[in-house]
Amino acid sequence: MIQAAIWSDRGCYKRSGVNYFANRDDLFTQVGGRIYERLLPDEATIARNQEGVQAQTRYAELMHELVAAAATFGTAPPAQAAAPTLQIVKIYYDSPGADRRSNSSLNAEYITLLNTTRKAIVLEGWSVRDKTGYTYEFGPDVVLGAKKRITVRTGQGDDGTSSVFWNRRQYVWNNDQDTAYVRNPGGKLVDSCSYKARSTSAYVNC
Ligand SMILES: [Ca+2]
Ligand SMILES: [Ca+2]
Repeated sequence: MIQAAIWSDRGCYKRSGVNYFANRDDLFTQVGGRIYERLLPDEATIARNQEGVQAQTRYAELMHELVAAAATFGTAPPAQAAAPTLQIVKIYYDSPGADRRSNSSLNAEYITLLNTTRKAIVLEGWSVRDKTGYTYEFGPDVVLGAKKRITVRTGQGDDGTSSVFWNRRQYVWNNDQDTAYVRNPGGKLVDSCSYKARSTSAYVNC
């Protein structure tokens, strides 16, 4: 068909097209008809396109469902470890100078705890323990205010609001390594701190 048309333009119409077309108009009508046929999608193509439209609609639905599902992810807060109510903040394990077990040397060894809450904690029954098992238990009338610190010193002395005394005659916190444990009156472990000594420091911030 195309060849016939081209030939026609070249002046060969009569020779090559005469058997097929009544005249030039007929030729173009028929050529146009065939081209139109070729432009029209066949049934299968139409069906595929309609499937495509449906698939697009379904895709949009799925995206809406996905977005709706994803939106629910944010409703639960991420799991986060809460700070212990009574937190170990510092262990001064190697008191300054030679460790000769003088009371002043023993009291220069200590552990400091922080009340991380916004309420005072009655410390009676709370305890501090080292790895060996030496245990200090807070007595009555010790109340630690909100966000306040208290230091437990190893030696002997009179308890106050910011320092209490273990009343030991031996050191508690090993100079090489140790672990401190804090338990509430129910015996539940609330915080712990392990350390290994460094030559540059005599204490550890937990
Ligand atoms: Ca020392
Ligand atoms: Ca120890």
